[in-house]
Amino acid sequence: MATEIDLVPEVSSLPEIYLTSDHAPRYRKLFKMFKESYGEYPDFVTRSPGRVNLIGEHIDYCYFSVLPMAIEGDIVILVSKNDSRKINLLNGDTKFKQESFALPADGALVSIDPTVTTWANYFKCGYLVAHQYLSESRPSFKLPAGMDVLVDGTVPAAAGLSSSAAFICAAALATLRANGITSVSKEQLTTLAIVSERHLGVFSGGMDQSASVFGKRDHALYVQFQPQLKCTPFKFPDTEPQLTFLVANSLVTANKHETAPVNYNLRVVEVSIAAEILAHKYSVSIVQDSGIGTGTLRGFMEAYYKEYEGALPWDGEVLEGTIRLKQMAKLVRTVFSQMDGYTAAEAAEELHITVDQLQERFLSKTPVRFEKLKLYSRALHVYEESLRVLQYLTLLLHPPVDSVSLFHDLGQLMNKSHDSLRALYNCSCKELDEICEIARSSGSYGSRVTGAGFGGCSVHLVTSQTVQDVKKALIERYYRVRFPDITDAALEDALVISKPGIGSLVYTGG
Ligand code: NG1
Ligand code: MG
Repeated sequence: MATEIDLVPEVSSLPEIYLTSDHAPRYRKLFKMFKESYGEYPDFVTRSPGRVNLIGEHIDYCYFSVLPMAIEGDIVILVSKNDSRKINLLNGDTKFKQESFALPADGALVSIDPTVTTWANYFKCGYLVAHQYLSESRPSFKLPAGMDVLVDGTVPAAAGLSSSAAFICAAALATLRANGITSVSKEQLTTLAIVSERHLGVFSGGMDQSASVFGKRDHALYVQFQPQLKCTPFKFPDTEPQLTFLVANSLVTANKHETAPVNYNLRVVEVSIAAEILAHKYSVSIVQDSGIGTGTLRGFMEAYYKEYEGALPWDGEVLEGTIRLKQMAKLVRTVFSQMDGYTAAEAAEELHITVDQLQERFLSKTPVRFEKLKLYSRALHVYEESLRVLQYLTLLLHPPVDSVSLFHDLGQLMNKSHDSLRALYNCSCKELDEICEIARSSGSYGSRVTGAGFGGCSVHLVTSQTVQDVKKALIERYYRVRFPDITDAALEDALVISKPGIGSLVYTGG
């Protein structure tokens, strides 16, 4: 049975968490701003949170399972329907200027120009996929409603905490609600949102949308993409001292959309080509689609073992997965002898195709730029990181009796993840490496980049006892050195103890 998105009947009775928490003044300010701008209070509100990923980086687009949790930072959208054929967009942060776009009179989908940098594009992405869903699932559906909208975010942008997915999920939910959908399954909303950022040219996986929609207070999520999307919330073991995750923003912004051809999308292309070369060498064919129209490394693993044994009992599945992933890492080492990479001509030769065919098959969906495709290191990272996810989960579900051993073992996996992201996936940066070094030397058990990387945030495994030491060291040795003018308020935003929060919600007006 699909899980339904919660619907709360009255805006005036927002759940207690907002009225009693620090969020109340924010909501009051937003309601006031909405009324002043649009002349009435909103019909309803949607919200969707950002996420931090504990482990399992750059593997979701290969369909390997990941371990994120939703954070408390979120995107809130206040909405009223209007009678015009327009979407009016305001932002609670006035540095984002007012935007508006017209809805095609014939009910066609709105067009998105990814080359134009505007925050409105994220709303459009959510709007577009919701519109598609309405047209496909409701035969009588004709024209989507015009909307007056106010957006407000507390997830830092371009920081690897997935403000984009939070925005898109909240926008899709807002559009569904404005067009009369009062109930939608979490799986459905996640599935819609997953493909939406492709309209902005990013071929992302599904981790962020899953975490944003399925987030559960006090729980992390085990997100599986195969054989179908499944998010299992779980609690951290009770330990003394308490297990705590500290998120440290490097304050280096990483604009994934602008750098996609050499960073994010290039990685997606590299792992797809690696998967197809492995399939070619072992004479199997991959049925899965990676989003760019080719196979994935997960697909290769399954084709190699012929069938997916998803029906095994839990421990059996993990054990089997562990054996298979170790074998996959071995195959990568065997097949890809050019550790420094392959030119397009060399990669084509491995596949027994021409460079034109390689271009057509792998490089036509999204523009990428490279000298060499790092097939060995990217594929090795994906299989080994996926293995670390299973090992991490096993530790959390069957923790050693001694808490310090647990922290140590979890921390080692996070450190190895970071090393791999730095050395094999090349998506760290010197600032993130420095933060991880400082944190580890001052009491963090494990420190790693979280999210896409190339800047943005890091996550650190600390305890209720060591968290203050780690924060102090980072302030003194990183933030005050690199940003001498940093204010206390900015420091507070940059260093956050991450508490798992609830996922997407709609609050409806009477
Ligand atoms: P962020 O951190 O939001 O840029 C991206 C992708 C994820 C995942 C991670 C790396 C989007 C929306 N999200 O996250 O799917 O691949 O990088 O693990 O692009
Ligand atoms: Mg993002």
